Amino acid sequence: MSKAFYVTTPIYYANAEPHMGHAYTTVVADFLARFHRLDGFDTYFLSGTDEHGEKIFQAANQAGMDPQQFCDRISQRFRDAWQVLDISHDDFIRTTEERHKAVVLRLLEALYAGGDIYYDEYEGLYCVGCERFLTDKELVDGQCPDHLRAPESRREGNYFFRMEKYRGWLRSYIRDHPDFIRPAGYKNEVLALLGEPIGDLSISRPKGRVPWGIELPWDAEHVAYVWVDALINYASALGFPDGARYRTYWPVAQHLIGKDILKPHAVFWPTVLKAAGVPLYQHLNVGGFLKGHDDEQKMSKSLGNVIDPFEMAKKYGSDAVRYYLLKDTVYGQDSSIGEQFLIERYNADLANDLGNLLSRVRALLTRHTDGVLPAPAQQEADQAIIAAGTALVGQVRSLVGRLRIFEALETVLQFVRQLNRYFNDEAPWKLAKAADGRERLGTVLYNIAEGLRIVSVLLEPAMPTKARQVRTDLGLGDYAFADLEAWGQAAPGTKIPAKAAILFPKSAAGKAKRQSPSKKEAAQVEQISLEEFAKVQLRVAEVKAADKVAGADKLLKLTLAVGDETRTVVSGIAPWYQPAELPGRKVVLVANLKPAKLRGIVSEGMILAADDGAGHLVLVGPEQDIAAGTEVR
Ligand code: ME8
Repeated sequence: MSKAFYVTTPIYYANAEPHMGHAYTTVVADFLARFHRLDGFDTYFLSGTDEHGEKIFQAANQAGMDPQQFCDRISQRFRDAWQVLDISHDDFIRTTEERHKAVVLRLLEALYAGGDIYYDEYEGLYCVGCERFLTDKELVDGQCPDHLRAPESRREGNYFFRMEKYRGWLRSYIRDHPDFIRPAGYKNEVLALLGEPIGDLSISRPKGRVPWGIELPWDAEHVAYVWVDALINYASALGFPDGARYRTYWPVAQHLIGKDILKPHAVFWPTVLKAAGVPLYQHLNVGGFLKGHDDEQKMSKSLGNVIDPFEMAKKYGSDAVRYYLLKDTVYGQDSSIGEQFLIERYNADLANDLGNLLSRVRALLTRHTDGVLPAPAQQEADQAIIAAGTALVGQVRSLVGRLRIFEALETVLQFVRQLNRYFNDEAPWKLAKAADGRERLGTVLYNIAEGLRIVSVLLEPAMPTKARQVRTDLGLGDYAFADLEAWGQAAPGTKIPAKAAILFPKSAAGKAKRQSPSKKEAAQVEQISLEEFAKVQLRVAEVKAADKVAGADKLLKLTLAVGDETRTVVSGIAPWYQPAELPGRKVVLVANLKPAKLRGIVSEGMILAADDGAGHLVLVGPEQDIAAGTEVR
């Protein structure tokens, strides 16, 4: 039996148009779905729309529309958006569908029959934006921090689910299953929340006030609370409780959400499942926020952080937008994104590194081997490429398994850069002119084509159309990940098509390109003399230990070996590096910086990192191994 994989997006509220935040989570889910299909998993991918509740009812009223017609329209907008972004969901569920309502009734009945439901009067602070009561602790200056509005005080008769009863059990479950909620920061947040009483959950609304919902099976004067209704979509879409899909996919369910809806997914949903006697989902994957014009974050055009994915898809193609969203964000963390950064990514990774290599190898194949992939005669000089190319799928699989998607893509791109270096070192255009260069020329061109075959399959989850185009342009068809572990699967003798469109035309990105901030800055930056620069002492250092700094999310305390000396440096790299991955790494230290105290720790110097200002930071280190302590000049 094949391995199964089930991934879900949140079902988006049908009260507003799809925007970049929805696009982001959905692109990540699509990446994972396509990745697992190519890796031989029996995969199911669900998206949909959340259509009941007060918020939708109010929005429909404001639009002067019948709620169902209103939902029909917006739900269709989401489906259209997913088509633009090439999303490959297997199902799209709407909470107003009968198949969903039937399962909601069934689960609510199970809770009722189990004695976990009671009726009470309740008074609390309700945020319509979140569609839930907020605790005093969740407020910031009296407002909901996500919707920047003061919640309304509400008092009404509701049915309650005995959620508090399951708090201790949930806490132990999360502790015993450290991968249940990831990244770990969110797991810790939930554990902290569960350290104190969570109260019971109001699961109904009086129909007199909110008529738009699913009537409770035991009291037609109340409708189900929208969160309880919505969460159940993940099971109803599979045909809970006896559908074949439910049996196959539920045990491996992975939800993808944004951090705004952590509590309903990490607390309401597992306790409801437990009370109803249903096994829990496998993983809750929590993404950070993209900063842009749809959330209430400060942003400005001059910072280049405004981006509409649908407009961008029209301008640069859906694959470029998908790639950008996956490559320039760290899953789990907040990121700011912008068109300027997209253009830079497009030009550097896609047009230059990948697109140019493909067109160069095609040009030489057309000119010198009759447009046919030659049979290779591998030599010692080819072994590094072969070893790196065949190891790639394992590395990428491991990174994606840990949701380190941008690193997985960067690993593939590093191999593309290695192929470019191989191409330049072997100089096939010179071999073509040498009297005895034919065989070597054929081998080099074959290896580039074979390398591109592997790259294209690994990039397919991120860029389905362009990745296939890479292979079509080389006369190759489709492959699975299982076909990437051995070198030489592009068949010699394959004819490449005579004509091919440029993979990533630079003009598309060039037209919109304004002067890059770095160039502008460069013109304004003060120049220094060699003597001034010589005052800065840079040295290679080796990280011996790395520890979190209590109370500071961004800081790591590093213990560095610099020759015979040991130094402590406090560095703001915690959002990008886990302490465990640092020991053994060589970095560059500004060794003669005046010591400074950070969070009570004396920091003796500073380490260098490249920061693109778009949420991506990488440490700078020596290109080859060299002793710690060596001076950098
Ligand atoms: O919460 N950055 O629906 P919703 C990243 N119906 N992701 C963002 C984002 C941003 N700026 N803005 C939104 C609901 N998202 C409920 C869900 S599920 C049973 C019910 C994404 O339309 C992110 O995934 O408000 C977030 O969790 C989701 O959209 C919220 O979508």
